[in-house]
Amino acid sequence: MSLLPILRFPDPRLRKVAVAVEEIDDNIRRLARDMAETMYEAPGIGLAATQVDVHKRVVVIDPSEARDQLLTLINPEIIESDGAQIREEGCLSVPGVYDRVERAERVLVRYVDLESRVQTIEATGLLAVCLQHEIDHLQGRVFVEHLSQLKQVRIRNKLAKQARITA
Ligand code: K2U
Ligand code: ZN
Repeated sequence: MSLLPILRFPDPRLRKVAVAVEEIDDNIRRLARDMAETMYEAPGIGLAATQVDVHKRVVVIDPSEARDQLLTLINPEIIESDGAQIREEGCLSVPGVYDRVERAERVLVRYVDLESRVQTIEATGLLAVCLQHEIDHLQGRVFVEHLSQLKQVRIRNKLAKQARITA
């Protein structure tokens, strides 16, 4: 297994739209395994393939306290959403930035599992937020894009300053 480097905002590769997985083969299984290892090590509760510069529709999620409920979603799509919730979000691609984002309270997501079975999952609360956050990544969207333009400029300036300091 391997740890994968995570792209940092505002890297333009984070804006690429991921393509559907046609066949769940050993390459996809290895990618999912490496993504899970990378997510647990970060640590995070989700990771999209876009964030590791692989532009395929693959997401891993584990919001459990015990970190033992890994969910791998291939070609996930939101087929129902309703309600509203506002939660503070972070992102492994935008380190040190946290802000409140409004999202649907409930989502119904259809996806394919690693055994090529079509599945659906209904989620509310944090899991619903995580699913929406990760599926956003597959569409080339980072959570800061839900914030005001002023906040986005301040975030870009903050991250650019950090990059100069650490260069
Ligand atoms: O996509 C990512 O960068 C992973 C996020 C997913 C996430 C963001 C906001 C809300 C839920 C999930 C990371 O896991 S950010 C770290 C984190 C950890 C616990 C709770 C919230 C955020
Ligand atoms: Zn993220």
